[in-house]
Amino acid sequence: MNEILNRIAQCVEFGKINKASPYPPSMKDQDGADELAKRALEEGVKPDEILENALVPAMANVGNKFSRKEIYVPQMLMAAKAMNSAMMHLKPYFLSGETKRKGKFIIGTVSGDLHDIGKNLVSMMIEGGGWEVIDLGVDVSAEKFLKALDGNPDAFVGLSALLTTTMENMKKIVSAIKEKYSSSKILIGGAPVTMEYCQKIGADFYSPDPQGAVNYLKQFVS
Ligand code: B12
Repeated sequence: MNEILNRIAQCVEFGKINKASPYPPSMKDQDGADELAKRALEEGVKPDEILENALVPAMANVGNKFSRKEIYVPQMLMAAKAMNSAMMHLKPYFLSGETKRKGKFIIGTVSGDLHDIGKNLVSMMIEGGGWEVIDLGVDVSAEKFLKALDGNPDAFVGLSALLTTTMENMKKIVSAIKEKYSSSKILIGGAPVTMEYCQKIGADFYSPDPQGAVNYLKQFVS
């Protein structure tokens, strides 16, 4: 069992999606995360074992390498795609409630802002960290975040902003959420955002990269 989990982890870490994918060249013609995850389930490996012992550690390695600037956005995107191709096989088990996830995480790019590359990376890394992610997309208003929280009051919230002009909307959204759900934890990020701004607007956590968010969330899991 360990062997197949190690192989899935390798595929995710190095962005090998499936057998047909030519990337990375060193793994050409080998099975990818897609085929291996399917086979592992057929062989009776539990979905949460695949998540916890292959996807989560692989994505943590990816996140740490990205934080250390040993890899860049394209490699991270390939890793996230490989993770998604494995997740596709696991999702039916999570959705049926047969296998539990760590909690829920609502994420969106704030109103007026259409940048979503960073937000998508954060979303995928958190999903890879074992959380259920509700991705509201881009240009998300306070009302939309509140509506998502109404249905998932225990969820953590992530806000992304890439424009100095939309950072102002981030502030409004944090205030609206805190007013209605004072105990909810809000994580913020995006190129112009800083720890100082996080403190100023009353958000709970800032990270310049996705792995920081994944690590922050760990403390809330028993
Ligand atoms: C790609 C891009 C675009 C694309 C967006 C495509 C897309 N689907 O996202 C397009 C062409 C659409 C675009 C449009 C515009 N853009 Co633009 N764009 C960029 C660019 C080149 C890269 C952004 C990016 O994706 N970076 C890569 C990702 C991975 O990094 P990231 O988003 O910062 O995310 C990382 C972290 O910040 C963090 N993170 C992000 N979100 C979150 C959330 C949480 C919770 C956490 C914990 C962490 C976290 O994790 C990520 C991974 O490390 C930047 C320049 C730059 N170098 O940043 C300009 C830039 C952001 N854009 C800019 C501008 C001005 C615009 C436009 C207004 C241009 C125009 N006149 O139309 C429009 C605005 C449209 C709108 N309303 O949003 C300016 C902003 C200036 C400013 N200070 O406000 C920049 C800085 C370019 C510049 N130097 O002038 N843009």
